[in-house]
Amino acid sequence: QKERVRDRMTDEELLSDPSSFAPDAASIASIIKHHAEFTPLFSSHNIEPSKTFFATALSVRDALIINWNATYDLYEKMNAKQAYYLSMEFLQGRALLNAIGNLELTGEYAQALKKLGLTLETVASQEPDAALGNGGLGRLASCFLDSLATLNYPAWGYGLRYKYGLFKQLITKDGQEEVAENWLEIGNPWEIVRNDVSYPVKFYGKVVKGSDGKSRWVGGEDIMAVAYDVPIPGYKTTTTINLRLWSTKVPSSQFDLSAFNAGEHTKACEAQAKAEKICYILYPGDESEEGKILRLKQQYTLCSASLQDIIARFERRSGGNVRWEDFPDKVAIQMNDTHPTLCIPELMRILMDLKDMSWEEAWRITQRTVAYTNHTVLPEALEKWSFDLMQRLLPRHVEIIEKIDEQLIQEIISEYGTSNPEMLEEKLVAMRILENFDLPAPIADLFAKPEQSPVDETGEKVENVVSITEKNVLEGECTSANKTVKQKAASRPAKMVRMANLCVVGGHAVNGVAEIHSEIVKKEVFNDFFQLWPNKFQNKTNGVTPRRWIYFCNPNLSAVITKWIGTKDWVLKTEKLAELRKFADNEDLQIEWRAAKRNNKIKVASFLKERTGYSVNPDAMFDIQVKRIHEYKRQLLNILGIVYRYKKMKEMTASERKAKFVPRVCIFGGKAFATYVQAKRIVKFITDVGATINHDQDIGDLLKVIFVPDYNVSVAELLIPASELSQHISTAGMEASGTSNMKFAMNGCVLIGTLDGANVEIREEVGEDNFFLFGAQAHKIAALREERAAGKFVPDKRFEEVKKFVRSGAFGPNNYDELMGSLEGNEGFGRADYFLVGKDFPGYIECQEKVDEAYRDQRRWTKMSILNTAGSHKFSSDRTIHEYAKDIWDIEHLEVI
Ligand code: B1N
Repeated sequence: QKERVRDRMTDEELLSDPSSFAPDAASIASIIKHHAEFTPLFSSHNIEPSKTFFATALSVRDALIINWNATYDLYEKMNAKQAYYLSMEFLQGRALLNAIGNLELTGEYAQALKKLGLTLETVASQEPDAALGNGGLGRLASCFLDSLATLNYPAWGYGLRYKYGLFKQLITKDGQEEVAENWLEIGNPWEIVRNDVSYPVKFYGKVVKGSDGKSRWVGGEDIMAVAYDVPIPGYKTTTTINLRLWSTKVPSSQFDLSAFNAGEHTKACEAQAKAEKICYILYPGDESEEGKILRLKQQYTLCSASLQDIIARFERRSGGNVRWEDFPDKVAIQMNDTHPTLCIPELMRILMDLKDMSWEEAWRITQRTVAYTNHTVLPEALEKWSFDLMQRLLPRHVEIIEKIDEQLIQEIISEYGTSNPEMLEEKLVAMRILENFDLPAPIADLFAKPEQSPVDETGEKVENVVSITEKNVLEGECTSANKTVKQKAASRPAKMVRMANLCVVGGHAVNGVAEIHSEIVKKEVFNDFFQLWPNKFQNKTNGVTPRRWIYFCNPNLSAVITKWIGTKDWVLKTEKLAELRKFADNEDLQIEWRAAKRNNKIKVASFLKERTGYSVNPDAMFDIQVKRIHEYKRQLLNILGIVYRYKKMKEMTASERKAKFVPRVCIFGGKAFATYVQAKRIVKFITDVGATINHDQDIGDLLKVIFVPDYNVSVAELLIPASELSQHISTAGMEASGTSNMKFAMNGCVLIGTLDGANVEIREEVGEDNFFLFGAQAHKIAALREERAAGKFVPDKRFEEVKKFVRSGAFGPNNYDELMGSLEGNEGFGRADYFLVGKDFPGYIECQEKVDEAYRDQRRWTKMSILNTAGSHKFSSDRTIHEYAKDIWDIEHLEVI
């Protein structure tokens, strides 16, 4: 036994240092067997795939932990500035192939598993996806971690460890159904529970003023946040950074032993259940008050635990000499959208109430530390919280937010003066953090018409209205200590806290995620702030990691790329992909390129058969739209285009349709948020259309429509390499960036899309001829909506024809009245085609005809495909991360040697 342990130790040490030694397959196999034997539940006699996956992952984890420790030790020693990426979502997907790929041990692991009688592919496919996210925002966070580690930037991610992910999507005859996704069921071999790292997090309670005049937050409900660390390896480097996920539990002191012994078991466990439910699921339904409270508790838990951890590390690394003014030189905090906004008041609270700093000092430090990324301009997605709810849950934070709001008011007044009260009022209403609030009395008085005496609308005299001059506003007399103008509360909209405004005010940088989006952020959404602080605003076009999104997920194409470029350096230096341009017409490359694509399509065909029962022809064009289901992403435009195509096919003879149409497999995937009724109708409609078309004998292989259930990172890794056409067809101005568009282009897929998000830059890079463009442009959308609403829009007759066909019952007894109605703006169906499906429909179907024509010429198509890969190099998240590091975080590389 001793002998075996010693042997194992030696192997592990060797395994831990990929740069100096690559362990052979035999030693890896023995480590895997060791883990299979010594891990609870597993026996070395029972090498079946799921158990082997666990043992294999543990063997990799050993190496990662050693690298993690080396990285951490270096950070401690150098005390360099570190970036922290705070996000409610990390959409990590599977880790095994990524980790062994980054360690450059894929071949050795494949051989080792072969010795154990299994293939690496089978073992890797056992891993459940870590689906702690719902879409692009979460996957971006995960790509960023990969790039940070690969580029040796000192950085960590912070998030929450949800027990269940978003949900598992089932597709039934009724459309989408959601069930809990129990991703931790067999345990998670990648995480390390850190019972030594935990922090208290408080809710409710009250604020008391001490004799020193300082505020203290006391009482309330206390829970504990416990760290779970997930090592994130970089590619071809020892650097292994950390994703620290918080899980919530009740402090042991709160277990009610006497209640339990008295038989009141439920009561005794109440506090525990309350604490644990915070980390049950991502985005719990928030229509109820309970749901809202839970979401706010989640956000605060992330912010509070992460900040306590960051501050403890800062203090420790400072030795005995803590200089708080250095904090922003050691710490950069990036807020991934507004979900972690509470970082701002929480950092202020800690610095003032616990570290005895003045407001001014704390504010300077906070502002220099935090920065905000905006990911959406949809007004309904800009987070607002009920002031009353927030005040109950986080009373001290609300005091701080009120003061930040007052400070902002003063800054606005000092910028614009009081000579034009109307303009000033407009600015204040648009920019304030607190919405639907009275202005502090001295300011409100500025707007009082001279003939009006200070009375409210009931005629009642308003008390304590002080006369005001610009001077006393600027001198800070407009605090909430002064009485505000009295108004009737009942008739007024609810008081809200605008989280995005707080982010813009409290941070030193605000960035959008694609050029067009950042322009909309500056010119529209936050234009007032942009006018005040133009230098705060930046663009950081998103990117995706070329490791996961070409090199590992598409080994067939990667081998071709490496052969033609002559090196695999492109995995790190993506600009080398541009060298493919000069071979785009080369017949030999074209043959290899098509063969790689075809292999990938064959794999997808068997996956589709297994998941959906439908057989598809791998020689048909694979046309894919995979993303969250949302009206602005216009899956409805895609499926109506398919319906049009189908209808035309049915009107032709067999030989006519064969001559006119290229065979296509149209693939959809994506989850609709559980309470988003219209999105769920769209899912149901797509599956119904598929059920009709796929069984139509006249159509056969000419057209198939498949909805892949439970789209996730692993499914994306399979579909994207097999894609030939992908759809990014949002209403212009509404998709902030998109990131799957980048992944598709990298994998030699041609895009059809609108001038929206990163499509604009992708088209610039790959060339106009290699992108199928259609649709109204962003700056025209408002006028088109007005035209639509005024009833002046004349729909194309082909659009009318399609809707009529759908309503005729072509896809079953359902006439899809709500869906079709939403496109017409009939009474009861809300905004008249707000997403302009009708307007863009003719352009879309005409563009699709051009796609068919191009595809028929396979040489031309392959050239377009090659030029997409060649032109995609800008969209590596390595480029994005370098930009964040330089322009926002001011951090430097730090490499373990
Ligand atoms: O973030 C991605 C972008 O590429 C996408 O265009 C954008 O839609 C996506 C509230 C969001 N924006 N906003 C969200 C997610 C969850 C939530 O509760 C908003 N996701 C995006 C990466 O930049």
